[in-house]
Amino acid sequence: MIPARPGDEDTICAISTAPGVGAISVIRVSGSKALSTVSRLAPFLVSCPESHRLYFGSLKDPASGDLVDEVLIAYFANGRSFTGEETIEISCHGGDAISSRILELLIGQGARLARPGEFTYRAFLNGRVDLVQAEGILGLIESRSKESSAAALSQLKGELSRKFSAIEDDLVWIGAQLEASIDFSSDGIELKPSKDLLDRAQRLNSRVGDLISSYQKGRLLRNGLAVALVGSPNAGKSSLLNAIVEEERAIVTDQPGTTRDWIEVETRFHGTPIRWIDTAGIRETRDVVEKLGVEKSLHARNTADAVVVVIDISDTDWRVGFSDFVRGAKKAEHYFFNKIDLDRTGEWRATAEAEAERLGVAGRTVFGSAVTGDGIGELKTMIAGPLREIEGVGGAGLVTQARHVEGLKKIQGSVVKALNLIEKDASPELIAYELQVGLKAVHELLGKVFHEQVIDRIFKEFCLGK
Ligand SMILES: Nc1nc2c(ncn2[C@@H]2O[C@H](COP(=O)(O)OP(=O)(O)O)[C@@H](O)[C@H]2O)c(=O)[nH]1
Ligand SMILES: [Mg+2]
Repeated sequence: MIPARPGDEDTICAISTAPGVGAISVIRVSGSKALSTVSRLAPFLVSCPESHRLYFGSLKDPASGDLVDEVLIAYFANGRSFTGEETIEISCHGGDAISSRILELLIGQGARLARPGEFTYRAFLNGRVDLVQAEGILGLIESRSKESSAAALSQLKGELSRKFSAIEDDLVWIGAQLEASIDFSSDGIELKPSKDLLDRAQRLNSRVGDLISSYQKGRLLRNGLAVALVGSPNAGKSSLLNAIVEEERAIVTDQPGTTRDWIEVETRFHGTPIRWIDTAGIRETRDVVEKLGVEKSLHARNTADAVVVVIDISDTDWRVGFSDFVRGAKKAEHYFFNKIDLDRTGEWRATAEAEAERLGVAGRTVFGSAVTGDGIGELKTMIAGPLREIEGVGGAGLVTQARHVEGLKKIQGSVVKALNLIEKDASPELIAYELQVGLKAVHELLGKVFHEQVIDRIFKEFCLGK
């Protein structure tokens, strides 16, 4: 049972539709006094409304009797609503003025303005959803592609929770077996963990491992792809950014060191965002501002999901920069040989192709020009490769949240340690103790233990009225 916190008993209200002008707005009221509060504004409501029914009538200011709006009221009985509490949804005419007025009147009648995510928090408190499903709701609201909404919807429907619960079942089962052998050994009989137990622990370990690896795709689905454009000054990084997003976003000049801060522009691949990051050219410099820019470039190179190294093929020294970048790469980076329009004979390209081949990066190299647009499509296709892969996967059942991976890693650590202990014939007590750590982690994941900071962090991300 989850402990209630101050304010959890209040009847809460909020505007649940997006602010601004629209055809209708929806105001939600939830709590034990939802009906009695709303009834004072909507005297046309019958005293015992039917659950899941709509009622139409005039909403009035209870103090002055002034007409506020004509509204539709949906009634959801206690135990039959999203929050699990008595809930009323008032659909009024759109626009901020009317909905804000109704909200004020509700507050005047004793309802409290809901905190962000508080309706979903209540659904969680009342056991309508677990923490993972609640996060799925947030994911669904935020999702921007078919795949990420599929991932969020399956999470909301409990697919991921079931996987986490299965982990819990295994941990509990293994723990119980160990307990039994502890009891036996106290009777003077030594029992080794059975083969069944070992098998189950190993299967559990690989399942947890699979879930952790699904985050690689899940994270892309949820957050999209960050791509850093790096290279020497004047290679054409800013020009390339502009060509990719088909807009003049970054300043381009023939002065090396023009870009000092980083600029981020978003494109979409079937709805999934790709964030292109233009950076300062990497070189030794005494200029304080440029130096900071270079540090940011190096940071972007290290943290982005993908990196495009831009090389000026017309620069007689390109070879040095190219091999430096290839040698310094910490992951598989991409290479864009820019200014190919200046290669009159095709000789430069042939040399660069041979060099890319020699360095083993030919498959990740594109030739083109930010000025003529050559090669831009090819580069975009290459970068979107990982996103095309997740398209086929469909998204359902993937781990998409950092919190889940953190929890799963804790579980993995505990299972791996337990397996090692089993191998070393350690005492069942020790093994059971180790597995408790994993069990605690899975309880935290599902919200079975009330971790105030975790809960606060999750629900704060929600918008008002959800
Ligand atoms: N001919 C040619 N010039 C280019 C190309 N791309 C960029 N430039 C020029 O190279 C210079 C530096 O470009 P810029 O995008 O500011 O480079 P950055 O310092 O890497 O951001 C500018 O004068 C651009 O017009 C290209 O594909 N072909
Ligand atoms: Mg630039």
